[in-house]
Amino acid sequence: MTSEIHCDSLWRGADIVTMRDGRYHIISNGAIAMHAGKIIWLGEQASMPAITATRNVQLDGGIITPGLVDCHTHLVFGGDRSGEFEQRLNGVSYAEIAAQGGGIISTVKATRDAEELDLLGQALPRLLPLLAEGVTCIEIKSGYGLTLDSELKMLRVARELGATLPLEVKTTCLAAHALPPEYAGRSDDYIDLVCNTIIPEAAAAGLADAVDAFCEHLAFSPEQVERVFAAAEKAGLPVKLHAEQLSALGGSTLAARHHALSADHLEYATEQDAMAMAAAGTVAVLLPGAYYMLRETQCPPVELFRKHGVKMAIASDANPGTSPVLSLRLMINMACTLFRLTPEEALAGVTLHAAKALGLQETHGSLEVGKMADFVYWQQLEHPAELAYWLGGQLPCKVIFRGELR
Ligand code: DI6
Ligand code: FE
Repeated sequence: MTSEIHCDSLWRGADIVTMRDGRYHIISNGAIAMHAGKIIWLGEQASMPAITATRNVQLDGGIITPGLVDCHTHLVFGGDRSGEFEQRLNGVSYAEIAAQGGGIISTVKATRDAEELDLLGQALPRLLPLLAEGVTCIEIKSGYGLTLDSELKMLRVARELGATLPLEVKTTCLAAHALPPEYAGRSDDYIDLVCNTIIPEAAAAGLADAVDAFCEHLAFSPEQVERVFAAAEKAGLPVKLHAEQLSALGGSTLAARHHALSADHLEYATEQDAMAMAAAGTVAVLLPGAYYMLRETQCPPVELFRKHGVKMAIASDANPGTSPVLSLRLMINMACTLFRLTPEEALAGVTLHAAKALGLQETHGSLEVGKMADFVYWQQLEHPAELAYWLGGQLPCKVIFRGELR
């Protein structure tokens, strides 16, 4: 008697780059069986058990990778800042622009003024190119509203994007992103609002999956971040932190102390930060788009992260000021060329380690039995290094989200 497995769909005839443990772990001429949105079997076609499927897809070469995960974006915002881009190229620094009330604050004005539907309409065309190149899971932060109502509005728009598109959206409350102008000179009062009102309300409404803050001289101090983290913990939400982007304030060690999912940017992180992050399992999220746009010269300490075993993720940081990035694949290339990651590390950075930066490593980020059937079929590629190699363009691909062709 043979016991036959039945599943919704079975794809076979491509090499499967599983990214198990953050390594390629390629299955040659593989097959992948999916049922109810999850992977129920994968391996070499030659060793496939008896499996029947409602839908059979026979492939002719190419590679399959996990769906890409963009674990740090500010994709929902009003307006754009191409004018500031031009100013910066004329020699004005990011800090000077911020001090003149431009920078983040100009986006705050445009975001406050926009209706929810308008914000949705503006975010959509920024999201579509990411979807087209294989993103199946994305994190979206608030942080351009900086009032209770407008922060909740941003988070609702992010949730709405996840509800209407075949895509998983994780939301992060970044109310402690910048000091709103009406609180000038009273930053502790604003942190009171964040801790006592915005975080608890966002959590109670089920609108936030995590809490983030910007720890920097031009934003909030480590002491203020400590308060934000305490409020997050009280609300039962995990934390993340923008840390060591422009200066070394010890934010990443602080984040590790709070078992943060990730510390992000990290150009100025030290060996002690790397050790603290390794011990806490805090992911280092590297953002080459912002580094490139700001024409930074100090690279994040990739060698120290390797030495201490800190997992590295790569993200777009898609935002109107420092990283107007609409391609995660370009970030894979830039993580290699600018930060010297290997193509394998960079691919892990947009799959398994990005999933870990969102607390999703048990269910997302690699192709393994029991995990979500989120993957990308790159029909013209022979080796995953090509994902890091080609610059620009659109590599032909088919995206499968929850077992369904998108
Ligand atoms: N770091 C960044 O690079 C972005 N936010 C942050 O905390 C910049 C956001 C902006 O300039 O609009
Ligand atoms: Fe950011």
